[in-house]
Amino acid sequence: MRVLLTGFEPFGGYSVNPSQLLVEELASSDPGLEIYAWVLPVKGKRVGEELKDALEEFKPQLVLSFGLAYNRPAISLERVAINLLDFSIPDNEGWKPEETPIVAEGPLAYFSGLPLKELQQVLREEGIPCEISNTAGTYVCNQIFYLLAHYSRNWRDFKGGFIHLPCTPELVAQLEKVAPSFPLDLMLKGARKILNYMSAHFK
Ligand code: PCA
Repeated sequence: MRVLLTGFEPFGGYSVNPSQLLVEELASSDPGLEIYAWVLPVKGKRVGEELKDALEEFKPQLVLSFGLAYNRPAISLERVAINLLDFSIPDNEGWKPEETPIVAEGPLAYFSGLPLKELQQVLREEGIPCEISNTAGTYVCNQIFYLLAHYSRNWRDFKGGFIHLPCTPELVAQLEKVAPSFPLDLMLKGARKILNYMSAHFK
């Protein structure tokens, strides 16, 4: 199975982005599947084109996109992407759109293409805290999640979904304001379980 994993570069004053660390580590350590990692910019005006480039280059059958969500206590399987840009902080090139659609005339929302309940069960059985989240926010992660769903319905045939990750302990240790944290090794274990499940059940 050809798998594209996307993470994001650091943003918003965080020195690292666990999603970048995770996809780079998975791509370098997982034989058996054809895995490609792509680190996306936290730049709303560019991220859609970069995602398209990655989809064209790798022609994946599965896309798992990851991003950081400060204050989440568990791996969050996102259920729904909404057609809205309403950034609470500027992106990495200073853009801060408000109440703007991602795709003009696009549907209001898309559901994830991943089997969320099954994946949640798999992670819980491994002792990995995991929740299904009903909002991916209105920033760049929601944007990529929406575009992923939009492209998979209108342009290329692949399954895709978005997963938010908590901060790592090392990242929280650098912050002024503490937040829940989650070791990178446990995120990696969870992501590998998700990949195993998806490849075993791939149709
Ligand atoms: N998290 C941000 C954008 C990039 C990232 O890793 C978000 O949740 O929208």
